[in-house]
Amino acid sequence: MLERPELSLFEYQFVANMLSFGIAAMFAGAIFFLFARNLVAPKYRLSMLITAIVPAIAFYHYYRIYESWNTAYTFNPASGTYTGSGAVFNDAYRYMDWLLTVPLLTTELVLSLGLAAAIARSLSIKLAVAAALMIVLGYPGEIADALGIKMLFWSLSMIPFLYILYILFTEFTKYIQEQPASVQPAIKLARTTLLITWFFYPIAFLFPIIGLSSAQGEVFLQVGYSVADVLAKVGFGVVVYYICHSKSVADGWSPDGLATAVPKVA
Ligand SMILES: *C/C=C(C)/C=C/C=C(C)/C=C/C1=C(C)CCCC1(C)C
Repeated sequence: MLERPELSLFEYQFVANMLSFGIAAMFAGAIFFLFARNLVAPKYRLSMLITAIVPAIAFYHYYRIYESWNTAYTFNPASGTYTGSGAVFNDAYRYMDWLLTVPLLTTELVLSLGLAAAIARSLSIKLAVAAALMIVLGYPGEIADALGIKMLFWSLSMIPFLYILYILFTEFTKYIQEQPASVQPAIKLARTTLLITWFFYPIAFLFPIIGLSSAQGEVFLQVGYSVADVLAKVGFGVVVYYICHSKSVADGWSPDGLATAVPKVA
């Protein structure tokens, strides 16, 4: 995809603004989760740390994507449009980002449940390996131009994707049911958020195939991935923080160091 489609002023700036929004949202998310870590019991702090690291990684990548987008186009005052500058737009930053962040997202969710160590370990490894495999298998399809190759890798990548959903709606359900009633709705909300935001990616992958013109396809893809990334990392992170906080309260922990479960001595 070395040829850049010609973009109208609006199309070009829509993408640039969404990438800029991504930079700001990821940065804000990372800071928020880092500080929010102190507001949950020590048992859930690893989950909160990972929740902060995910947007921190994405912040870096969004900055690089934004720069790459800027250098890949030049403005033509005569036509009022943007055309390719000859510099390559490096979209691989997205896949590098996902390769790191997607396994961390499944891990932060598992750790927020405070399960027994052996169960948490096996569940997080299963989900993280499947998540990494999903991204690795998707990449050759993303960069391929031939429809057959695109569809082949899309299908291969869908296998670990569906496996993750399968685990989240079978084995994971069992662990949700063992949680205090006050925490269960938040965990289900996290699972739904993951389901909805993640489904966007394999669909967006097909945009260029389903006949959108190359300029529209490019704009939809960049804007769509940016919105989905913010929701799947920062939005999802807020729900994970909510789980960690509710779990801490249910465990009788409070941020001022006074365990609410311990009776006061006169
Ligand atoms: C923060 C980034 C996130 C949550 C990225 C998630 C990415 C996916 C769920 C990607 C899935 C794909 C398929 C299931 C098939 C086609 C190729 C992918 C990689 C787009």
